[in-house]
Amino acid sequence: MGNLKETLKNKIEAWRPRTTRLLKEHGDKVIGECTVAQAIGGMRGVKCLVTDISYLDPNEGIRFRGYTIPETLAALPKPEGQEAPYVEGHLYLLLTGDIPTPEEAKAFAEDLKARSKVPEYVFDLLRSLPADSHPMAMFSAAIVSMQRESLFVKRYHEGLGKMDYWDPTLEDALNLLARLPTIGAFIYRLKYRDGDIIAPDSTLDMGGNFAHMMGVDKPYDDLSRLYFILHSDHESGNVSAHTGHLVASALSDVYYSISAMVNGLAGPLHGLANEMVLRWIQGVMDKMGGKIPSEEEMKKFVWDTLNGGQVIPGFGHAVLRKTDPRYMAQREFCLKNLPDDPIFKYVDLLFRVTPAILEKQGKAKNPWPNVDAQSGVIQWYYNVKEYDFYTVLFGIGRALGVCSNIVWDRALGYPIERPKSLTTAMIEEMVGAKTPV
Ligand code: CMX
Repeated sequence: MGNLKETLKNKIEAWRPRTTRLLKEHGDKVIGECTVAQAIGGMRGVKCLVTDISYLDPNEGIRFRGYTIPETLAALPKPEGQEAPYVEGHLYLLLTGDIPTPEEAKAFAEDLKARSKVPEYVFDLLRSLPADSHPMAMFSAAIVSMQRESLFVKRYHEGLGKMDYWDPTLEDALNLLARLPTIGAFIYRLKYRDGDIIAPDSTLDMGGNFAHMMGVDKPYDDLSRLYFILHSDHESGNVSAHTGHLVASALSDVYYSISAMVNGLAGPLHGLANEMVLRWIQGVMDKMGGKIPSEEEMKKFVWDTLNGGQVIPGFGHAVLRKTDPRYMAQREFCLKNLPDDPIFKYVDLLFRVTPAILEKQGKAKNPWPNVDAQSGVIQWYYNVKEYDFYTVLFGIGRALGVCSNIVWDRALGYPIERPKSLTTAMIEEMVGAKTPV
């Protein structure tokens, strides 16, 4: 870790004057506005968060530290003989802004490996939960149960100075991130494979080890690497990232913050949409008796869902206005590895018919598919068919970005978050909409 921490320390020290200067010399300049519609409508588009880990352009999609998805996948080093890059190398990029050399990625992978042992009490806790607990509730509980291990809390009580908060936060983040794949795979094997747990293999990288512990053969290791990287970050205003940042802003440690992040991700309008897509497709398949519907039949299913007052899961986005490049990266994987899979054919059909229908309906600002429309299909193909588990995979990935953000929040001394609220009557007064009593 020496190299990463040293690199990060230098970057933080070089960056701090930029934030200080912005605050001191330009603190009262306006960079956005807030309308009544935004205050009532979930703060959509209000420019009031700062992050340098990733940026989401409505038309282009996500850039991690300035790199598009294809650029990221091409530039990051890969474990020997593998097609997808080290997840650990991607975390290095998110934290430092630098593409690691193969040696740096390998050394960082070794460092994370040394932190990856999950305490036995976490497994005991998971075993003690009711059998019908949702995997996301299990994941969140497992994470918060390790809060007692927080180094940040220990050092804070010892009187740690504000400028050094980031250091034990980084330690907590790496300790937690290193354990998440083992916890995720444990939940899967406990819940869906009769508790037949597979021990980690210390010779493997994070993605390879996850596939091994899940008990799924190649190329599931490359898929896991790709999946964790694609889901890692989507700037900081989405529910999971914002929740993690918000909770951490109270100086709650990484365990509390990431558990909260997981809870936000578990909503059907956010990370749970990948489960909802498979549920929806299964419903259609049952009605079709397993047969692939024609375009006309599929259009009818889409309209029936919309007319029933429900959303089409996996379509639309609060920021994106084009097909999500994370969708396209996974679609390419499908076209290469599972072009004839029946569920992929369903998803492909949905891709062809849904945008035009959403456009015709005229409500969704973005009729195009998002990341969740495609991801469950691939899991299903590799025999991970228990779709209520899919959001745990999203959570392992998303934690990489949110932890990186929290480390930088602490490094730049971002304060506790506290936007101001108004009452409805105050807004009516302000805009001249007060109804006489
Ligand atoms: N199907 C049907 N209606 C949709 C829709 C969809 N896929 N996407 C948006 N709409 C509707 C909204 O429900 C809203 O309707 P009301 O005016 O009746 O409330 C209207 O279109 C306008 O919404 P919007 O401004 O286009 O979208 P939002 O920013 O409010 O919401 C999102 C974004 C993702 C929650 C929404 O598109 C949605 O519910 N999609 C389906 C669920 C999904 O795939 N979520 C995963 C997103 C990616 C992720 O975070 O993981």
